[in-house]
Amino acid sequence: MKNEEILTRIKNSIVEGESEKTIDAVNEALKKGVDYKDILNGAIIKGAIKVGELYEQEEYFLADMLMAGDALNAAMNILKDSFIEISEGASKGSILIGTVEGDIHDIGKSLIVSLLNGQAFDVIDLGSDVPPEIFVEKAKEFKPDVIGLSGLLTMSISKMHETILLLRKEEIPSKIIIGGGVVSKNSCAMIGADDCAKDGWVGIKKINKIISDTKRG
Ligand code: B12
Repeated sequence: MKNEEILTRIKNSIVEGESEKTIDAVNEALKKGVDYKDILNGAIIKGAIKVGELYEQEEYFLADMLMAGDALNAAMNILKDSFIEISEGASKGSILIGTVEGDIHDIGKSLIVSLLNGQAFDVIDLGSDVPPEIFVEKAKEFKPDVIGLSGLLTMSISKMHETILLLRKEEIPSKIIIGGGVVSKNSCAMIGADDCAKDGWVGIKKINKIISDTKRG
């Protein structure tokens, strides 16, 4: 079976919310030596986008999205091991990350956590639906180099803003990067974040750059 075919199978099984089939197809792809980045970008993300479209077109309902979410999670859990394997060396820096209050989407954020762990960063994952006060409390405790705010809902932008305002008010010096489907350069500038990334790989590159710039002084 060609790579394209197995990637299509992964994507379709996610769209259909078939976790078992997704697990089988992802394992098969890895066994065949398909690169995990291709599995992620060429199948998993495409599947998530398709599910979102079907939901918008009212062909899918919340229950369908939940099943697809489970299949997405199942796929990510297998891939996470591939990210961890590339981990090596001393810690490059620390990141505190979470999905903002009112938003329970955490699949993309968990992906970022795995990628960062795989690149030898220290990551403190606060989970999802995290109130601004908790970001502040944990930032005081861990003094991270970077704080990452994730959000997929339109309303998450204003919650990110609230979180950033509180972090600044409390004089938390960490750089702040926002990420997730709803962010844009405009929203980033508007709410006072230091940087933003819609795409996970771009986000990781930006975090690397922020930290190396900070360490250089
Ligand atoms: C799966 C899913 C769910 C699952 C979530 C399960 C979970 N544990 O996360 C469930 C079913 C629970 C769910 C619920 C809801 N959902 Co939903 N969901 C999705 C769906 C289909 C896929 C999201 C996903 O996991 N994508 C895959 C991951 C890998 O991608 P990602 O999250 O975007 O992350 C990438 C980047 O954004 C980036 N990234 C993410 N975080 C961060 C952080 C940093 C710091 C950085 C640098 C980068 C970064 O890296 C990742 C890799 O590139 C999207 C559709 C879509 N196109 O996104 C809708 C979607 C996000 N959901 C939507 C809606 C409306 C809802 C509900 C309100 C529905 C309802 N009526 O109840 C609820 C919200 C509940 C809540 N309070 O949060 C809308 C949001 C519309 C909007 N703009 O506000 C979407 C866009 C669907 C749509 N097209 O209408 N959902």
